[in-house]
Amino acid sequence: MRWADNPHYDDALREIVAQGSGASWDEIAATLTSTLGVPFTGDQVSARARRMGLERPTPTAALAATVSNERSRALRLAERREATAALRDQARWEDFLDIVRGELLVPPADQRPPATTPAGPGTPETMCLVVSDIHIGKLVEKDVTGPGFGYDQSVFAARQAELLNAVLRLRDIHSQHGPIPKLILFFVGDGVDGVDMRRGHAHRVDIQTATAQTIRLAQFFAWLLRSLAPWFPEGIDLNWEFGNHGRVGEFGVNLPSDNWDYLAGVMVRENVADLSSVRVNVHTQQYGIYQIGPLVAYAEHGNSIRGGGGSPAVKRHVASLQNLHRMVFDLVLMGHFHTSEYLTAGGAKVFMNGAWDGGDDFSVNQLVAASDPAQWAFGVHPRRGLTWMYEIALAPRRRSTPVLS
Ligand SMILES: [Mn+2]
Repeated sequence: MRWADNPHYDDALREIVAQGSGASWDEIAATLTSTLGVPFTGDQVSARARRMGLERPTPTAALAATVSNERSRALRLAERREATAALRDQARWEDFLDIVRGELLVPPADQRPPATTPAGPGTPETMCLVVSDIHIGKLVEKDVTGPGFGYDQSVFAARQAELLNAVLRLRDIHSQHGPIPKLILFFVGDGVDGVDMRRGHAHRVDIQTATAQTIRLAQFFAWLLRSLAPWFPEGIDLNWEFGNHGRVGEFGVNLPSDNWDYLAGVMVRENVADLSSVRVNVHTQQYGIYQIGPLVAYAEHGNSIRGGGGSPAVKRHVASLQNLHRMVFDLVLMGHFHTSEYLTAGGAKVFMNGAWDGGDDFSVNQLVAASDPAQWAFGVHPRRGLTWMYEIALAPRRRSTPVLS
C-alpha cells in the first residue's frame, strides 16, 4: 500500500483526528483498518499525521474540544428549532419533496458503494481467473452421452452462477490473509459454439444462430463484470482472446478476428463503459502478452498448437512462442483442448482450461474422454509471483448411475 497514492486515506485520518476523541495512534489505526478495509499500524498512522501537520489531541484538549463542540451544537439546534417553528409548513413540504427525490434517485452503477470487508494484514495480492470454452448454444443430449454428461442453455445458466460464487468464495478465503483488491480476467476463446463449424453441427445446437449465441456471450460477461465490480476496489481488467469456434466462414479464408467471440468482446466493452473501475481489452490479433506483477503471461485460445494438447506438443509450442516473440513467458493461459491441465513447459507454467460443455457425442463415444467443466484461478503476489491456484469446478463430481448400494 502506498499511502500517497490514496488521498482518501488522508481524508479519513483527518476526520478521525478532528473528532478529538483522544484515542491513541494504535486505536486510530484500528478504526482506519475497519473503515477502509486496508491494514494500518499505529506507527504508519502517526508518521503520516506528522507529515500532514495533524496533532493527536491530548485528553485535556480533547475534553475542551468536546465541550466547545457540544456548546456550538446546542446553539445550532436552538437556532434550527426556532427556524423550523417559523417555517414549519414550508419545511414539511421540503421534507416531503426530499423523500420523493430520494426515492426517485437511481445511482449510476459505478457509484455503488464498494463492498468493504475486513482483510488480513498480509500483502495485497491480485486474483486472476481464466474463462474459456463456454460453447454457448451447444446441445449435448443425455440420451446420446449418458446421464453423467449433457449441456444446454439451462446447464450454462447454472454454471454461470457457480463461477460467480466460486470467485467470491476464493476472494473471501484469501482476504483473511491479505486484501485482494484487484481481479484480472482472461477470456481465452470459444465463448460461442458456432453453427457451421463442421458437417451436422447445426443439429447439435439449441441456440440456432451464431448472432444469438454472441449476444448471450456478451450479456454473460457484462453480468459477471457488474456482479464482481463492487468487490474489487482497485478494479477489474478483462482481457479478451477469441477461439476457433466463433470463426466466420471456412478455415483459413478470413482474417483471425473475423470471429463471433471478437464481436462479443467489443459488445462487452461498450456495455460496461459506465463502470469506471472496469477495463476491457479486446484486440484483433489472436493472442495477448501481459505483465501481472513480476510475471509475464501469454494468453491465447490454443488452436495453433499442433499434435494435440499433451505435454510434448505444448512444450514444443511454448518454445516456438518464446522464439517467435524473443521473450520468456512465466505463464501461458489457454483452453481449446477441453482438458483441464496444469503443465510445465520450460520455465513457463501452463494453465489449460476444461470446457463448460463437458463430454459430447464425439468425445464420449469416439475419443472415450470427457472434460470436467473446470476453470483456473490463481493469485499473484507483487514480489513472489504465483502463490495459490484453484481448479474451479462448475459442476459437482460425476456419479455413477444407477446407484446400486
Ligand atoms: Mn472449445
